[in-house]
Amino acid sequence: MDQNELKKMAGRKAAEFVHDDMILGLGTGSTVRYMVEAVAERVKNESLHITGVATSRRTRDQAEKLGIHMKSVDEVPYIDVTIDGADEIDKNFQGIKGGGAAHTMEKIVATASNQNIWIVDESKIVDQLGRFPLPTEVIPYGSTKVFQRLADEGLHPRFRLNEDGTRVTTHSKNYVIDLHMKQIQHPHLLQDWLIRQVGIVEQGLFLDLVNKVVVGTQDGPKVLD
Ligand code: ABF
Repeated sequence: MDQNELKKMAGRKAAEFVHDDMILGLGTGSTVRYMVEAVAERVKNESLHITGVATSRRTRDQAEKLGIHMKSVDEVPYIDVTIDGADEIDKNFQGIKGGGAAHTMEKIVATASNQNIWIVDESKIVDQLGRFPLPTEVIPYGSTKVFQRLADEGLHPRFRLNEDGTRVTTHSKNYVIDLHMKQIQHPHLLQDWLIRQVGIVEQGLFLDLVNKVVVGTQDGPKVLD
């Protein structure tokens, strides 16, 4: 099976964890798209009452089109479960997210959730974080100074660019600077340093947040918890 089939496997398996009257966080990315489709099927076939909370405009649009009732994170008292994708996950369930430039909204929803489930194809499981460039969201004003500070720290920063060479911007119109570090020995120490840098809004290390991981593998879906 190819990567898309493994993503679909994970996404559809995760939809089994959804139950009636749930406030459900919906992540972002191609794996999540399969999960949202499967949840929408269950809502329709089983008349489930689900309130969805999106982590990006594209997820909200997809869910609404498929008939899932949506609210913003500020309109719900809590979120029962959030199901989201990831770019890398290590054996301790620590992860990197933000390949889709939505990591700040994803972390806002994840930290408002009672449980977090990640859905990935098996290629996302790594021994050590860092091969995937670590995204940071940076306020445009002063971003060149943040960039220089990241470079001086030896973090190999690069502004994320669109195909036309313009800088990628997030939902909040901030820039994304990716850190091409190849490996991250001490994620918690790096996180602590990054969040102290003035101008960085949020970064893509998601640490100590995930309860369950659903992996699409050649041997079928595996649920790790
Ligand atoms: C999203 O899931 C992003 O944080 C991350 O980049 C993405 C993984 O992408 P995909 O499921 O398309 O591989 O939450």
